[in-house]
Amino acid sequence: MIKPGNILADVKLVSLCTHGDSRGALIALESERDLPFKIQRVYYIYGTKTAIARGCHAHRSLKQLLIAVTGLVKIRCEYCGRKENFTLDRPEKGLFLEGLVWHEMYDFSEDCVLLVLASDFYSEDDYVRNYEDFKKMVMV
Ligand code: T46
Repeated sequence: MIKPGNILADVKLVSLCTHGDSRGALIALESERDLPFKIQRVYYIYGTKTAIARGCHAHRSLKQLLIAVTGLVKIRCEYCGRKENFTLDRPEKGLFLEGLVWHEMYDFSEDCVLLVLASDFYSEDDYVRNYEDFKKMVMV
């Protein structure tokens, strides 16, 4: 069921705190402390073909933090009438997505592992996979 005018959305590039010493680096992310949500699910995307775009949907209420733990990926976002492109190319860089953000991941490097921490269990009902439906939903 599409609710017109439902435009709750937020997108932020965040710097993750790194514990580095002569041995290398470590990043720790604690649920509800380092992230503004309780982590209910973790998944990762890897082995994506360079010419392929993934995502191409929005979420109704999910909050997610995306981190390219190795390699590089670009992410095109559309939300609240804005369009922005981001590059995740370092493990200490994260992209926080909340709510109705149309997002497409593209230009994956061969070695890219995109780690995602999510605020809820997997539910197909939370996806808006049709772009025209998304446009109707964000229209005020
Ligand atoms: C997102 C971007 C960043 C599951 O069974 N459980 C899961 O937790 C997920 C995420 C997916 N799946 C199944 C559903 C599909 O049959 O795995 C298959 C591939 O999922 P999808 O085509 O949605 O993958 P992407 O890369 O297009 O999008 C994913 C997430 O689904 C999505 O929430 O925001 O990464």
